[in-house]
Amino acid sequence: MTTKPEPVQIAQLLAEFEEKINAEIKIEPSDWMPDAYRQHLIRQISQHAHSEVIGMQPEGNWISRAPSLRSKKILLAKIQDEGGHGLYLYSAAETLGVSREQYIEWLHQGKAKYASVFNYPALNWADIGAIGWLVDGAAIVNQVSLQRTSYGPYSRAMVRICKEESFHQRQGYEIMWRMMQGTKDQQMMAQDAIDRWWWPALMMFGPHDSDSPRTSNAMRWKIKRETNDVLREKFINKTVPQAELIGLKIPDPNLKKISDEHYAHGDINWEEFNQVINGNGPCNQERLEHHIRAHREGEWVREAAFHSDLRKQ
Ligand code: BYC
Repeated sequence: MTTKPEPVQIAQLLAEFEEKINAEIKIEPSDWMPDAYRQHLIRQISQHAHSEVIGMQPEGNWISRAPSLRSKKILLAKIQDEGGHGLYLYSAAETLGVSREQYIEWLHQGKAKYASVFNYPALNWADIGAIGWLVDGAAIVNQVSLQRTSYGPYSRAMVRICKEESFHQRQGYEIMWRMMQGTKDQQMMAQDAIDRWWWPALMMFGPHDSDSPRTSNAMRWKIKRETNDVLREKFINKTVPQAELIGLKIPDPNLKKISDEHYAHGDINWEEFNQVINGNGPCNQERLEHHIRAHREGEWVREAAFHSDLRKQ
């Protein structure tokens, strides 16, 4: 039985915890940590893990309609990777004392969030290009930074995820590049896709720093290493030249080059963002219902896996 530490001991434990954070030493599952730090991680990793898994849906819709066997194989592998990313993250969360079943229950009850961008529909093949290029591209910028997060299991999951994510970004960019080399209609489809996905991709980074209630603690505890706005700027600066290279136009009349590698951008529609993260986006209901149905229908698989595991013991 573990006994609760006395207040004096807590002060000592807190000092040691802060020392480790300051010295860039990872916090590991068996280390003492303040409850607020644990809860912060449980919430952020939940948001992250569910994003990976719900994010499989818009692309999954296009596996059976991929334009060639090559593109179908690549898309299948990519979507499977996303499921794997969810798995690493649910496993990282288990080290904080929350089971995957609990996380999924919170998701189904509408208590857990996932990235807003997955509540938009993937209408045609160009959208698959835009998702890989922009959505995975935005995710990489965020996740490269999270590789240095202070919690060991989360940080190690990020290292592995980033390796796969860069392949995803390239598969998306390749689709866009090919379409831009194609007919007028294909070029128009590619432009239409970037017109619809650009702003939701920028929203993935979350509210402006001044409106982000979680940033202050996240930065203090080195859970987040860069703020929402800094990461969003990095993504924009990296992506605009890629668009220009293949002849795509960024749908922002206020986008301006302010120095060699920096751009200023127009206002983000935060009203739309708030609607989407609060359950009122174009596909929120569909995404959740699909997950609930798939989870219910997969019950027998989990049972079978559980029993075959028991037989091995
Ligand atoms: N969508 O104070 P803030 C992928 C919420 S998947 C929804 O800035 P924080 C892929 C936020 O949760 C990987 N909710 O919070 C998969 C908070 O609400 P709660 C995607 C958002 O945590 C398949 C409130 O707004 N990457 O790559 O400091 C196919 C206030 O925000 C969003 C991740 O999930 C949003 N966009 O910063 C293709 C990254 N933004 O929780 C690709 C992991 C904000 O207090 N997450 N909210 O109720 C993070 O890095 C951080 O949680 C965020 C937000 C930057 C998103």
